[in-house]
Amino acid sequence: MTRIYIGMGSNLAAPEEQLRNAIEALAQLPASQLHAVSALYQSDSLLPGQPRYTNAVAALDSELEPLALLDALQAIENQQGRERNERWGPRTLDLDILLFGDRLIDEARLKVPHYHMQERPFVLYPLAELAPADLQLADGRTLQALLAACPFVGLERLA
Ligand code: A4P
Ligand code: MG
Repeated sequence: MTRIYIGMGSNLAAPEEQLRNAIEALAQLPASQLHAVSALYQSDSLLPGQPRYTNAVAALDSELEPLALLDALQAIENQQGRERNERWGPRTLDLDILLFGDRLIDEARLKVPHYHMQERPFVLYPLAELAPADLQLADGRTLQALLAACPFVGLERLA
């Protein structure tokens, strides 16, 4: 089993419900066990003119290979009505593989660690709820260092 962290985001069609449905779907993945889910967080979209986002992070233990997991996550996105019109467009559900054990992945369809995680408070703070305090990314960076460089700004933690 590999410990995998998955970033979840939604800003359409009742985002909190989208995330709850996604969590249920993650719990049903084959050869996998859902370990924990962070609190939900709200923040403004990185792109102006879009509804606010709700985000969370899930910790999953899985025997799936990275691309098989990506396929499964995209199937969940599609089941929940994800439409890919414009890059970075508003979405019912976005599931990103943040970390996959200690693996560095650089394939056309999959880059891990996820490319923008270091500058996104809505990824790092929920991740920090679940990860060990001394978590080190496959590229050597520590979560503590990323957090120190990414202030908790514009983020609202929901009870
Ligand atoms: N892909 C490569 N690496 C990965 C990975 N580690 N995990 C590829 C998942 N997918 C990965 O993704 C495009 C392609 O990335 C996939 O086909 C996969 O092969 P996508 O989800 O179809 O497209 P996207 O989400 O529009 O692009 P991207 O770059 O994932 O967008 P982001 O970075 O997710 O940004 N503001 C707030 N507050 N909260 C948000 O969650 N999200 C975005 C979207 C903008 N602003 C936001 C938020
Ligand atoms: Mg994405």
